[in-house]
Amino acid sequence: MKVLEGRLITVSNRLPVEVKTRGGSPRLSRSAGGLATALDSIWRYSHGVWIGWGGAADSPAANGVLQKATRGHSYSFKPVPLSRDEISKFYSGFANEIIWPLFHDMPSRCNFDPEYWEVYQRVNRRFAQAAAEAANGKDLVWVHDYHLMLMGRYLREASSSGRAGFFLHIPFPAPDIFEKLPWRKQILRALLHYDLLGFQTDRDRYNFVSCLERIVPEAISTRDDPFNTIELEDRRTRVGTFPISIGFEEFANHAASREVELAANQFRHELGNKFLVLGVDRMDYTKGIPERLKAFRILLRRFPELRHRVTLLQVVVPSREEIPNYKELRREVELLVSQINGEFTESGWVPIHYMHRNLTRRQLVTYYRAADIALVTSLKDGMNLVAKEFCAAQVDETGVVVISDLRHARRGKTFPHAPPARGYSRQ
Ligand code: GDG
Repeated sequence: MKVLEGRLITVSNRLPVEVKTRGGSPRLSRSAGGLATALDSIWRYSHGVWIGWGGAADSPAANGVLQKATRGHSYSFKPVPLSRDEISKFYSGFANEIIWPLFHDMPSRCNFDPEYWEVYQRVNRRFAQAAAEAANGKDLVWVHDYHLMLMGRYLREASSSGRAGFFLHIPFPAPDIFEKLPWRKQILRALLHYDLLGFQTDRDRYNFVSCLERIVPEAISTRDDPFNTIELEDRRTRVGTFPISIGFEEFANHAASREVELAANQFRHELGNKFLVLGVDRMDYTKGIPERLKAFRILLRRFPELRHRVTLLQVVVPSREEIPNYKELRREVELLVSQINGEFTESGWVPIHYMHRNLTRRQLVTYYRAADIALVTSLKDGMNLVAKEFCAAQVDETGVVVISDLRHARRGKTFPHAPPARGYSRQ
């Protein structure tokens, strides 16, 4: 890709910060999740505009808070308002009750409601309009994730002629799964309006190209690893693999700070210096949280000598709480935690410490540094940044990360920047 002459116009469903109304006045908080972390450096160090939904609070006061957040930066936020009905049918509905489960190979969880599709198209059109208004011909429009797959087409229809790219943060499924989507052809054809399409792994890129071969055979694909080039009508799209990472140095330096060291020691001390196992996830059925808790229960049943010596700290960030599947998952997780604690707790030792809330970055890094083992047990995942953050925080190089082999088909590709932590030595 050529060096950027113009500005970067980043577009994602949510802005990296969110305005919430507390006690009648709007407050800013960081959006939770991998996309916000992965793009952290973009909005702080780039020149351009970030377009996205700014949270439930949509008022002049809330917009004022948003604009204040970028004061002193060469970046500004352009919020796209969404009605309650749109949030329900576009965000919760099409994006998270259809695309999310389907792309994570869980079609039985999908709710293929045709009304969701109508609203998905309408909202994608609105985002495209906002980007077309913000961008001039030299700017690069960079669109993120499965909420905005149609935007490329609408951008072209809005006569935006500048370069536009799209990155998918989640997996792309194989044709047998993707074909279950009633709107499969429209989505594939819309994606081919972008100049560049990015996927996390080669597996996702190959799946995308295989889907095209089956569903849009009129598109001509040529392979020139690590890219594919797709030609359709008068357009040409490059398709590449770009595994996403974190600001490694930033996490490592934060973890090495005196403040975090003291807090981590204090935390271990308060837990009675037990062997500490850590899980950090959004509350999501793809992350394998119940499976992890059941595995921990088996461990304590089979190896009674570990009781009193090992503690699991499970941090779960509230997520998509209005969707029925997520409500059920929370109930399942909390029931398991209470059953396991009920079965094993003894005086001076609780096996699972469970937190269901948002933490600050400092708290998160403290737990990464304090833990002996991190468990990443996703059933399927785009990349998983928690694994990388945990590795970055291993200042003493003593931690171990246990990663599910279901997460990626090609495991060798998952740690492009972060070296795995070495060995284990804490008693
Ligand atoms: C999607 C894809 C892909 C967690 N708790 C708190 C908190 N976090 C941050 C972590 C980490 C992020 O959330 C979670 O990232 P993941 O990668 O694990 O997962 P998703 O949110 O599902 O992200 C994923 C990612 O996009 C990037 O492309 O890797 O596969 O599913 O960064 O640190 N952050 C704060 N408080 C918390 O309590 N501040």
